[in-house]
Amino acid sequence: MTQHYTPAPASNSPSQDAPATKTEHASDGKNPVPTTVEPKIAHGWLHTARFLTTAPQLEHLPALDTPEIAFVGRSNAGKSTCINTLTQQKRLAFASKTPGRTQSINLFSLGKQGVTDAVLADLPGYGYAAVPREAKLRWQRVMGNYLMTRENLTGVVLLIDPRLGMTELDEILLDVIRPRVQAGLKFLVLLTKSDKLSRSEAAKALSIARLQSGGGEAMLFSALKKQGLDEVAQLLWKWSHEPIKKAKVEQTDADTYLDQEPEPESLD
Ligand SMILES: Nc1nc2c(ncn2[C@@H]2O[C@H](COP(=O)(O)OP(=O)(O)OP(=O)(O)O)[C@@H](O)[C@H]2O)c(=O)[nH]1
Ligand SMILES: [Mg+2]
Repeated sequence: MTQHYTPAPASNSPSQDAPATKTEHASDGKNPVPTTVEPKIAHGWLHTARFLTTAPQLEHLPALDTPEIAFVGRSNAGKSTCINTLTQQKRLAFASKTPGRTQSINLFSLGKQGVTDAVLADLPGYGYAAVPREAKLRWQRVMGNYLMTRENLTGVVLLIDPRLGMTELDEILLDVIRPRVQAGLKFLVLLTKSDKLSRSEAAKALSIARLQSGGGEAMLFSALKKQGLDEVAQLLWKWSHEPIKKAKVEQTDADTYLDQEPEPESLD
């Protein structure tokens, strides 16, 4: 018997506790759609994460029907650490001080009792100068094609180190996904390592990121201080439990995608 996270409608829940979720009804009056969920439910769901597969090339990625949320951003931005923190697992994704640690698309399944109801994708970072040019361009193409053509892609979390701000490569990535965001792809700019910022720096970085997110959301996040954990967990839950809209995506060649090589500045 599978377990899903769609709660019973409030009228069927005589529990004295506050309902863990709020629901709204689809236009046909059937199928309640959860709109918010208590952080503990979102965290419990994320904690079910387990390794699904690793793919060095797009054609190695299994075709899936479940919502998929990709973590993207420059090398060392904190993508793998963010996934480990959100899932409360120390070594699910490989995190490292050495930029370029993640070299394939790694998928992690979410869902209780072994039933996958969403997938997280940890992508290799871009912008790391020490990677040989050929390898860099290959990865940039793989990622561009992934973002443009992955049919079950439901949301993109763009991680940015606010001490570096949005770089040229981040902006190119935004251009790549813009048509899909306009077509309904969810998008979050996550300002990582916020523990390294003063309160006023954090507020300033957040307001800039909100302007840059172009229709998406922006949040502060610290794996170290656990800042933003509840908000991100709730948002990912929401993205994954809304009815899936399968956008018709075109097979596009991403040869020009991220075809630039600015020098990164690692601050760690
Ligand atoms: N202070 C602080 N350091 C962090 C935080 N998140 C990540 N780091 C550090 O940043 C470095 C890079 O983290 P990763 O998670 O490996 O970064 P990544 O984006 O996956 O990097 P690639 O796989 O190279 O693309 C590691 O040394 C982490 O410990 C944070 O919230 N606060
Ligand atoms: Mg990584």
